[in-house]
Amino acid sequence: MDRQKALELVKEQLTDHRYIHTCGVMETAILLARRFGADEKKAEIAAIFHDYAKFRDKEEMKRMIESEALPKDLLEYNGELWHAPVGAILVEREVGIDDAEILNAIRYHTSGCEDMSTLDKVIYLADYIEPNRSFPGVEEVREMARESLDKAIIKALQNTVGFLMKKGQPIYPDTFKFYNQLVLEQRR
Ligand code: DGI
Ligand code: FE
Ligand code: FE
Repeated sequence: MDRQKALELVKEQLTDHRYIHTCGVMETAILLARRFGADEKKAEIAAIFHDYAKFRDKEEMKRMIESEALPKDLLEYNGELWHAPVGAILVEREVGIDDAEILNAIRYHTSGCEDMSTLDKVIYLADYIEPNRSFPGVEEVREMARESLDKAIIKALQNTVGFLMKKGQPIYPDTFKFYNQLVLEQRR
């Protein structure tokens, strides 16, 4: 699918603010894919559709998690996690994207998980550091992303998990698994 068509399709699903974020993720994901050796075209398409389900009705997403082959424990955790796995299903069904690598990058872009591919990591990090993001710590992660995909993601995860913990929120186990695997690999 060409970029213009993909952007048209996703624009209908998003607010203007979220569409601008999506364009930032797209530009950043292409740069990171080039830097760290992922498929640039897949990074572009995964980035464009990563937040496709962001504004779906919460009840609709809940019903999908209950009825589809998705982990039921998602329902016990923050509803912010749902748009990623639900998005992967909807992008396949409604947009017709059938590339498993692209769909995985969308599926895991919020929680992360163990054994993420380079493409998955590129989308995860691009979502965090795209130029329209401004929150404490993002600049440090942008700096780290010049050198190391994994080290930048570890910092991003420290920030996100720390932020959620301060608010007394639960952390989805896949996020810890993602973090632990990256940290343990750094030690080797
Ligand atoms: O959809 P975006 O806002 O672009 O970004 P996202 O899909 O990464 O969603 C991030 C939000 O999800 C962020 O505010 C933290 C929140 N969140 C809630 N529970 C968890 C979580 N993020 C992770 N990684 N793990 C959680 O358990
Ligand atoms: Fe998202
Ligand atoms: Fe996003």
